[in-house]
Amino acid sequence: MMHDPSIAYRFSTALVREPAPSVVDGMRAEDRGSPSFDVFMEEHLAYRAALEEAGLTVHVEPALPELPDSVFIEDPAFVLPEGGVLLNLSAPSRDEEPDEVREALSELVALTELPEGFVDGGDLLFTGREVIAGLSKRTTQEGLDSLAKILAGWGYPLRPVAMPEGLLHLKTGSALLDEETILAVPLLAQSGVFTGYNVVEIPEGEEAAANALRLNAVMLIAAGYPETAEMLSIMGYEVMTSPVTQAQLLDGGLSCMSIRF
Ligand code: CIR
Repeated sequence: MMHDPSIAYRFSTALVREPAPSVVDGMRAEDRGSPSFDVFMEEHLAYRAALEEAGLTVHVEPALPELPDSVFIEDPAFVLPEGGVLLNLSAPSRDEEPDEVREALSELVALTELPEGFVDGGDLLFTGREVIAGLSKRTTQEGLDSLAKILAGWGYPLRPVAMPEGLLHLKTGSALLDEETILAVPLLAQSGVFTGYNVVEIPEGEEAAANALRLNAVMLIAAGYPETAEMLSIMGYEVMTSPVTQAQLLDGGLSCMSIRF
C-alpha cells in the first residue's frame, strides 16, 4: 500500500489534557526542582494556542488529579490516519492513563488496543512510510511486536531501534522535519538509528530542542533555543516557539502534551 508521506505532519486535530495541580508530583529521572502549577498552566495555554495557530482544532480533556503525569497525553495512545491504538504503560503510576483516553479518542478515531507488552507513545516516530520505535526503559520488544502486527494491517512497517542511555523516549531526542528529514540530538543522530533519512543535528547545548513538532507548514520548537530556531529558519522551515520550562522539569516537552491526527 502506498501512502502520501506528508500525512506524517498534516494534522487537523489535537487532543490535550489539562494539567492537574498534582502535576508537581510528576515523575522525573533527575530532580531539578518541582514545577510550579501556575506556570505549567500558563505554558499549557500557550501550547494550546500554538497548536491552533498551526491549524489544529484542539480538544481539551479534563485534568485527572489522581494521575500526575496524565498531562503527557501522547504516551497512552498512538494515532495514525487509519486509526488509533490504546497502548499499555509500564510505569505503575501511569497504567490507568490509557483507560482515561479511551472515551474521548473513540469519538474521534477508530480505536483498537495493544494486546500485550508495553509501549509509550513517546517512543513512536511516524515518518509517513514507517514507524521508528525506541526500545526505551518504558517500551518492550513484546509491546513492539504486537504493535507491529496492528500497523502491518495499515501498511506501515515498524522498525525497533536501540535507545542510548539518558533519553526517556525516542522523541525526547528526535522529531520529524519532513518525510525525508529528522531533527535529532547528536547522540541519536550518530547512533545510526535513522538510516535512510537526512538527519539534522541539534546544536550543542540545545539538546532539549529536539522534542519538537512538525505541524502542517510550521515547525514548533521549545522557546529558548535560538541556535536551533535560526538553523531551521535558514533551512526554510517556518519556526514557531512555545515555552515548556515546567514540562521539561518532568522530562516532558512539546510532543508529549498532545496526540495529533
Ligand atoms: C514520565 O516520566 O512519564 C513523565 N514525567 C514524562 C513523560 C514525557 N512523555 C513523552 O516524552 N512522550
